[in-house]
Amino acid sequence: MAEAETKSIDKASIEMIEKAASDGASTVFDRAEVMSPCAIGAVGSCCKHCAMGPCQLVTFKGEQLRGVCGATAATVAARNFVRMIAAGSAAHGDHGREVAKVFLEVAKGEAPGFEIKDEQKLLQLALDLGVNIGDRSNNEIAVDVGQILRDEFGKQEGELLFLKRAPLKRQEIWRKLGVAPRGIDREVSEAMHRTHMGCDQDYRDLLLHGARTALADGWGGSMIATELQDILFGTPSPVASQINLGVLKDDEVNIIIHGHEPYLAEIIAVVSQDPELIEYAKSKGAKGINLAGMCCTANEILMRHGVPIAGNFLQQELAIVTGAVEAMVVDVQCIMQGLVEVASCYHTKVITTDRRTKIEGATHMEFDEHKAVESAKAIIRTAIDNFPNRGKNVIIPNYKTDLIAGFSHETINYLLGGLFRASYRPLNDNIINGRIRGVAGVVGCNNVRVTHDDLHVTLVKELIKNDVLVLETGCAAMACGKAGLLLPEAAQYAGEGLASVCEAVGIPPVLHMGACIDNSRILMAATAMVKDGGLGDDISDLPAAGVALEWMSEKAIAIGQYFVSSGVFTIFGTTWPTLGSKEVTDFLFKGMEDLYGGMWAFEPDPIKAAHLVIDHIDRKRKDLGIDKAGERVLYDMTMRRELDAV
Ligand code: XCC
Ligand code: SF4
Repeated sequence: MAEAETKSIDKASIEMIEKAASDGASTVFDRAEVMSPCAIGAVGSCCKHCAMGPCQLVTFKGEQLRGVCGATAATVAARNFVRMIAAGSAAHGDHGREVAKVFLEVAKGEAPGFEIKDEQKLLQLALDLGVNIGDRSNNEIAVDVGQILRDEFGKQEGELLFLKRAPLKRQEIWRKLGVAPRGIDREVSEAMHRTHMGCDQDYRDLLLHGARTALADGWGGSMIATELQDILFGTPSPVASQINLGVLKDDEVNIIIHGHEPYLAEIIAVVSQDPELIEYAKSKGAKGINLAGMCCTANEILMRHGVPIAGNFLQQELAIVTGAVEAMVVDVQCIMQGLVEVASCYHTKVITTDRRTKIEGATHMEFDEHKAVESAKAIIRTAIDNFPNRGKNVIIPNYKTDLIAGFSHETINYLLGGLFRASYRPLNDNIINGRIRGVAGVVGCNNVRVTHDDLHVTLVKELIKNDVLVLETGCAAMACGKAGLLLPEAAQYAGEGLASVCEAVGIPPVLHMGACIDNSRILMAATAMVKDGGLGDDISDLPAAGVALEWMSEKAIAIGQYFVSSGVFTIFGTTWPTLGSKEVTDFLFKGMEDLYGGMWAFEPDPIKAAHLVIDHIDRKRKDLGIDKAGERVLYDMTMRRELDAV
């Protein structure tokens, strides 16, 4: 096997890893070989929270060392874990806050170029939040909705409003444990305080606050971002597109838009086909302007506009290695600083656009939502101006795969229940009758410490083979997209039961639900399943699990913790950041189940991880009494009507 083939299962990536080597461009794959992970940090045993340290809490002569202040390995591992949750929740929260800000500006008519696209969702949300509708205009209603949700970030007392969307039993669990979050920023700030030197030094108590902070992400920051983005840019519905580096074009200006927050991407998607700009591109010798996405921004504009995806996290530098990218336009999160160095070997311009993410050596062109169209046009013109600088050393790998995306929570509702009777009933029925064994949320990043995309794809194939319906977001969804699993034809890999449902409804066995922020859609889908009846009365009763085998970002830990604290069994792979403390690890893997009905697990092997999911699903099916095929409960129309009447 050629060396590059151990690094990725994706042929386009392998080709570009080899090209980078022959071009002398150093990428993440090379840097990972030079930089081995710190063994003490990797297991959460390094504390650098004060200047008496850093303290490395390793085992010495059979005894576990304590920090200079006396901190135990459990305290240090828990503090590190909670700080990861805080950073991840802060990232999602700051995204949500920015969306709320732009949303308010749009509602007030201060951000020309944007408008409210999903009136129905606006009105539904207004009803949920108790905003007066009457004969007020959409914009007037939106101002109230935006203000209420923006205030969730700085709220000091009470509970986050979206907690009320969860099943009642779940809300009671949170209240009983004291983990119902108050304000989003407050929980993040308190997490930083508690983990400061000499504060909370009881790992259980630290991890309770970690849960509260994570819940402020899932049912707060992330959910606010998803809801307001849907209203502003449209709630996704099924859309066909393509994925992989082969979507780049050799005769057009290639612009890759990479990062997380979608406003700039939205405007660029619209403006890039402006006849005047296309003429300008032609004047520079290009045939047109080709826009492609990367990382979660890609998911956002794929879901809403069908803009093709160039690749996931580990492909960002490889896209530049093609030699065909005029501009890599980035905003926030998951943007490797290595981009600038790789770009220096080619003609690509790395353009930062957000005040919170500047990179030395990149061109900064700050996006101003008050002048959205002008900002977007200036960026596109800069890319066009760079087209004549494209060298001869261009190879666009000839790989791209068709896919279908756009499965928002609402869309799944319609697809399953029909436009007039939107409901999760058919999904629940098919779980109860055993055609679908259960549901898995497969999410998260790429991690260069494991073979790129391999764990996601192997896991998901094993799950669907065993009749587990898979809901995906983030870079995991892109890995499966490249492998052809986001197509109805992928039902050929599914077990008989799942395949029959997919064929009847016309859906793929793997549903792409969006960016990582949209893991909140998975919470909503799980809640809808509970509320539809027949599968218990809490999320923890569902035959369902969450998995992120290739995780790398702190956001993934925040997501995992809000899944667990919402009652979901959640498996991570690659590495586990608390192994330095047996107590903390046991508490996360076992103790949390008693508190939340959900718990963590660590399993780097994708087939074993799939079977942990399947075993868990089977256990839940047994608890629900739906495990025996002979005693299947099949709903006829009369029973269905009775259920609906409840
Ligand atoms: Fe980043 Fe969101 Fe992870 Fe991908 S999945 S590497 S966080 S782009 Ni969010
Ligand atoms: Fe060491 Fe304690 Fe300071 Fe951490 S807080 S660096 S364990 S002395």
